[in-house]
Amino acid sequence: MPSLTLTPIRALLIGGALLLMLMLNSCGKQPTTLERIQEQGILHVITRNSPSTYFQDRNGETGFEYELIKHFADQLGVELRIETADNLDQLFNSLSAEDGPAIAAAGLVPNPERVDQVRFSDSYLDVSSQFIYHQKNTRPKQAKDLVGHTLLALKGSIHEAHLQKLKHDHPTLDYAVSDQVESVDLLRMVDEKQVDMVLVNSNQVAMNQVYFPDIRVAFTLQASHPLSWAIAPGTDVSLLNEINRFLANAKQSGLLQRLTERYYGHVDTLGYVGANAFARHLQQRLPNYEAHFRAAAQEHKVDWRLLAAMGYQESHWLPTATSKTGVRGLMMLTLRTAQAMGVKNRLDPKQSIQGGARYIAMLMSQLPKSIDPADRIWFALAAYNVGMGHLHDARKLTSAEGLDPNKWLDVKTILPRLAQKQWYSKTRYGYARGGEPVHFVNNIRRYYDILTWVTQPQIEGTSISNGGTHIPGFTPADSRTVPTDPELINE
Ligand code: BLG
Repeated sequence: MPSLTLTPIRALLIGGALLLMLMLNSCGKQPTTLERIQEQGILHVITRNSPSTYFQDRNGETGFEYELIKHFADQLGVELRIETADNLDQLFNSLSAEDGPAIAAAGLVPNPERVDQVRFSDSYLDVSSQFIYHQKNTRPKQAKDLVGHTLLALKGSIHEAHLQKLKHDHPTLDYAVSDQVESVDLLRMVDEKQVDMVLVNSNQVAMNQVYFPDIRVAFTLQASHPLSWAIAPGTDVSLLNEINRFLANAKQSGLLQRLTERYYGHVDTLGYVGANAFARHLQQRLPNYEAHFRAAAQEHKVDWRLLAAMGYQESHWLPTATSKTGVRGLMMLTLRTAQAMGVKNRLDPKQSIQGGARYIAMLMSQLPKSIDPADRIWFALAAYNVGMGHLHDARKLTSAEGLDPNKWLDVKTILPRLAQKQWYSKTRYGYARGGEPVHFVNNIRRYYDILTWVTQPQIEGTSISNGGTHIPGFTPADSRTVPTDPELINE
C-alpha cells in the first residue's frame, strides 16, 4: 500500500498543480463581454441625435437606431442606456475609452480608416452616397460638374474619403468637411442655399425629402455601402456574434423591413410629388393654422400634431376644400357632423379645427374599453372617416374571421370588405367604402410621424410659425378673411 505521508517535494508539486488548476479554472470563468453586459443588466450605447438615429418624440425615445438596438437590449434582457455624441470623432473615441459604451449605433458606414479603431457588425441596411443640389440650380451629372461649386460633407464620414479620392482625380475640385452638423443640417443648408451641394447617405435623403422641398439628388456616387454597428476593439467576439445573430433574425422576422419602411418610407408612401408637396405645405400653410391646432388640441386633450396630420390628410390645410359629396373645410366635416359639433361655418379654419378636435375626442371616448390602448387613436380616426357604425361592423366581421377586433392591424385587413356585397350584406350598416379609412389612417400616421420629428419636445415651446423648429422659412400666421359656408350660414 503506498504511503500517504507527504514529502516536502511532493507537497510542493501537489500545491503547484492545484494552483495551476485554480488559475486555469478562473481563466475559464472570466466573463465574456456579453456575459458582463448581462451581469450588469445594462447595455450602454452611443448614438447621435438625428431623425434617422435617435430623438425624443411624443412617446419618449425613438428613431431607427434606437428602435433596433432597443429590440436587441430587450432580447438580452437588459436595460438600454443611450448616450449621444456631437460628432463622429467623439463617437468613435468614446467607444475606445475604458468603461465607454459597448456599441455605437448611428447609421455608420464601415470606413476603412476606422477598421483599426473599432470592429463593425454585419450590415443591417445598404445605402449609397448621393450628391444633393438645390432644384433651382443646374443639376450636376458627374464629378467634373462639381468643380467650382461649394461642397460639404460630414467630417470623418465615408463621404469625406470619397471626396478625397475625387479631388485626386479632379484637383480643382474644392470641398469642406464639418463636425459641427448632422446630415439633416447639410440637407437644410442646400435647401436654404447656404451651400451648393452636399454628399450624404441615400437613407438620409429618403427620410428628409419630406422636410426640404427644394433638395434634389444630383447623382449617386457609389452603388452601395453597408450600415453597421461598431463595437469597441480588443473585446472578445461574444458581443459581435450575438449582434450578428440578432441582425440576421431581424432580417428574417421582418423587423428591419418594418423599421426601414417606417423611417425611410415617406417617399414610398406619399409618392415623390406628395412628399414634396407636404414639405412645401409644411412651410407655407401649416404656420397659418398652428395656433388653432394647438388651442383646439389643448381644449380637447389630443396631440395638436395629430390634429394637424388629420387636417393635412383631409384638405392639405386648405380651409375652402370641398369634396364631391359636399363635405367641407380644413377638417372636412359633413354637414351633419358640423352641426352636431356646433360648427356654424365649416369654411372658417378655426371653427373647422375646433369641430374636428371635438369630434375625434368624442369618438375616442365612445370606443369600447376592450380596444388595445395603443390602437385607440387609429380606431377613432377610422370612425372619423367612415363612421362608428361601419367601424363596428368591420370589428364584428373581424371577430367572425377569428381575428382580434381590438387590434387595428387585424381590423384594417377586414375594413375593405365593407365595399363587397358578400360581406356588407351581412352587416348592420351595410355598404361603405371600407378601403378609404385604411388609407386615411395610414397617411395620417405618416404625417403624424413627420410632424413629430419637426416639433420634438426638446425644441417644443418654439412654434413652427416663428421659425423655431428644424424647418426653415416659415411665414407668420396670416389673417386672411374667412369665406362663408352657405349651407350653414344661411340656416
Ligand atoms: C365622415 C364624417 C363622419 C361620418 C362619416 O363621414 O366624413 N366625419 C366628419 O364629418 C368629420 O361623421 O360618420 S357618421 O356620422 O357616423 O355617418 C360617414 O358618413 C370626411 C368623412 C367623409 C370623407 N371625409 C372626414 O374624413 C369625405 O370627404 N368623403 C368624400 C369623398 S369624395 O371626394 O366625395 O369622393
